[in-house]
Amino acid sequence: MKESLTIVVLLLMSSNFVDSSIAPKKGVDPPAFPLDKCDTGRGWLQYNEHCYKLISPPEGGKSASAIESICEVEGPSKGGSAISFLADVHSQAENDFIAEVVAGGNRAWLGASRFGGNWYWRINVKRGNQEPGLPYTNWKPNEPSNTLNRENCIEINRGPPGRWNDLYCSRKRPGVCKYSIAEWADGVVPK
Ligand SMILES: [Ca+2]
Repeated sequence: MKESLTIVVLLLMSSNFVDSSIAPKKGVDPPAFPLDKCDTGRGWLQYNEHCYKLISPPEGGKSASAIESICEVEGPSKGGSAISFLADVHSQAENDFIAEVVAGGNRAWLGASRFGGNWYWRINVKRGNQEPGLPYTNWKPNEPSNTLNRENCIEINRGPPGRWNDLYCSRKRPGVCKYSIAEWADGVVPK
């Protein structure tokens, strides 16, 4: 009896017993909503009131527009229209979540495009908001470089973790999709 108790105590003390995969990631705020609003079985992860998913094609990546087409199909639709697009980013905390948790530190497309010298979040344009500019940015030093005046899309995790780089939209990358839980759930914000 004593012996089996000792074994149990030793097992509990063993570092192998601790599942490090469920430990919170450094620098990432806990989500405000319960983790049951996104389809985790299909790879969607929740952060606050949005769901996120990394699209990582077997060949390593696709152009920004090709990945965005996959986002539209992978996410839910509402009234027959897709509500999932390449991700827009609005805070350092959200950027950390996307960079570390969703993209796992890998370079991946975000949902911005440059038109006429101005940056736009593509989801805003799709919704009829033509206001230029990105209120939050996290550029790598010396970016955006707009090399040859042709770098009209944005990837995350270029150089230091979480940093952004502008590059040719036709380059092959994985990408981060995002949709709003409230929009999906008919405007009812989950409690
Ligand atoms: Ca660049």
